[in-house]
Amino acid sequence: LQKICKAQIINVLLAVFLASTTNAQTAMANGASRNSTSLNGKWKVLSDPGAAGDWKKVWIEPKPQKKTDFFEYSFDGAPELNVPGDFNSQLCELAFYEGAVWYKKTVTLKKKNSRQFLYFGAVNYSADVYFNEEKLGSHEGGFTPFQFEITDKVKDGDNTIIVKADNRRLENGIPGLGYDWLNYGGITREVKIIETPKTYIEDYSIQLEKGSLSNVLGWIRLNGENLTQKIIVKMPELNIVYQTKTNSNGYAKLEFSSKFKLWSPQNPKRYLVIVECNTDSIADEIGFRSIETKGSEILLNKKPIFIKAINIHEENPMKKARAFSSEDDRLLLNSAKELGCNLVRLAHYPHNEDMIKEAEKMGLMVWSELPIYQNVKFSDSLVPHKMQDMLQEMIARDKNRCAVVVWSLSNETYPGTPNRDKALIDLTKECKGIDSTRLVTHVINTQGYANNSFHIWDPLYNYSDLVALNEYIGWYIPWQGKPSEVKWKIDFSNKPVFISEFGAEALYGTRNVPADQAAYWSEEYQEQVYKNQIEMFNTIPNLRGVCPWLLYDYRSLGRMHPVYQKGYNRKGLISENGEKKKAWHIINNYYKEDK
Ligand code: GCB
Repeated sequence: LQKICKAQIINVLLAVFLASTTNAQTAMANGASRNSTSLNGKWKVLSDPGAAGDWKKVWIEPKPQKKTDFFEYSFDGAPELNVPGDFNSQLCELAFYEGAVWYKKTVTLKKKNSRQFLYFGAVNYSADVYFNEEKLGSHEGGFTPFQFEITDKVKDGDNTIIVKADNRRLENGIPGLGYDWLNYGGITREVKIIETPKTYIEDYSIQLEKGSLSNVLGWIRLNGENLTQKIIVKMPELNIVYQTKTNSNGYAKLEFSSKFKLWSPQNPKRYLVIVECNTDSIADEIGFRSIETKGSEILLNKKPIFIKAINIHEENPMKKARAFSSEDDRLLLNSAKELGCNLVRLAHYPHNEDMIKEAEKMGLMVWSELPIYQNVKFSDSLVPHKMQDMLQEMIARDKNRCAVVVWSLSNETYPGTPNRDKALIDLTKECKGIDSTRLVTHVINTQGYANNSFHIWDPLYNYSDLVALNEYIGWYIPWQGKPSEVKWKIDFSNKPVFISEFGAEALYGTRNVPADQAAYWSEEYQEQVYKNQIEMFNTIPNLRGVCPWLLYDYRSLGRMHPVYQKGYNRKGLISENGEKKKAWHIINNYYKEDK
């Protein structure tokens, strides 16, 4: 009993601590279709490698009255950076910087009768936000949006926003200390002030009920003083006018049926949906599809599908910067299309919102992932709370995007890590509780490979809809027999198997090495690994999809071979300059086959 009491007290204290530190609000649904004032463009910046900005109270600008007044810092004369955009790629002295940068923008605003929210698409990794010298709050997590209400704080005239963006790695951060991508820091996605009516449609979920091709099961939630209202959902193309009423908490369940043209990679159909109440109205484009597993099959709209996927990092290889614009997104997605994919695994964190929308328009299914990557410190008492916040924010943003078919909750965590199983099992339950309509998966690489036989055993697969596994046979681990003779012992025999990563590095242009001498780093070696992998795929029972690691070569600090890598992970099928390697053609041909 004493133990339980102690645990409860710790939890209450934690909740109080979190409430006082992580007090940004989850961003409202579909802020993109609301009236807004963009704060994108130039912001003044002060880098703060010595972490002095907090005790020097950078958010209170010194205003010297006379020439002899002492002051030590000032945004006057400071360099400017583009927002959105990571700071590493914009200032050469910040190229590999991991620390705090203070951003400042002055904006002319008006007090209004409506409500105003300061919205950030993402700040990596943590953000402290000040408005007119007052701290609004903080947010932790580099890849999801958040907001603060500023209705009562706005002044007529100039208003100042200061943000401390800090991409220092944290031992109890998500991801933790080590990861294989560039830690692009700063205000990496858009910033704007969103305007809403006094009582507004804060959130809604409009998707097909799990397993149904015709029944929409959803909900809507209002925020404001006037919570009990009539709600109308209209879909003009289908002559749907559905009415309901919110309860005293502003919540209403939605349920209606229709004969939808279903969304699929072949026909990425979306419908205009208008949600209205007396005080507000919002429009969205929503597609309808069902995704489920049945035994070892993955069913899209009730039909078995083979997933032809590719891994993508959120980096524009040409700009050598974090991707954030529709133009960046299209570059990556068009390449995925050209390769012949029907799904993109957006590794290893939620990518920008437009990426999902563009993918949906192009008929690409999306695998969206949390940055719970390798060495996350599950035993730290704050970590489960951070995981839950990130999960909730990821689902809140994209739950109406039918393209998202998989929530991937973790990548390559280790069973021996204290508290790993409990933390991830709890998170899986939480995810299914928030959204029961999609597949939920964990990506695992704990399988054994000995005597040319795989053994897939990790009990975390019991909580995963897919047996998603990363294996690098032919690269990190040598083949132990013929690829066509690999044997499989899968302890979860009635689930679809998905090879979520495989591959090898090659420096584009390292060619014409005879096949029998093909050495590591040559295009021929990479090509051979792909040929062998494809041979091996034929031996995998219940294989329902594959996903090479990865589309483009990308920047990573852990990849410093002076000749072949030079700061790049070279497992791309395409170089960072857009040149296709030989292995690209192997996968392109494989994806052309009917499966
Ligand atoms: C993996 C990781 C991925 C790495 C990749 C590699 O297993 O999931 O993030 O970048 O291997 O290149 O080693």
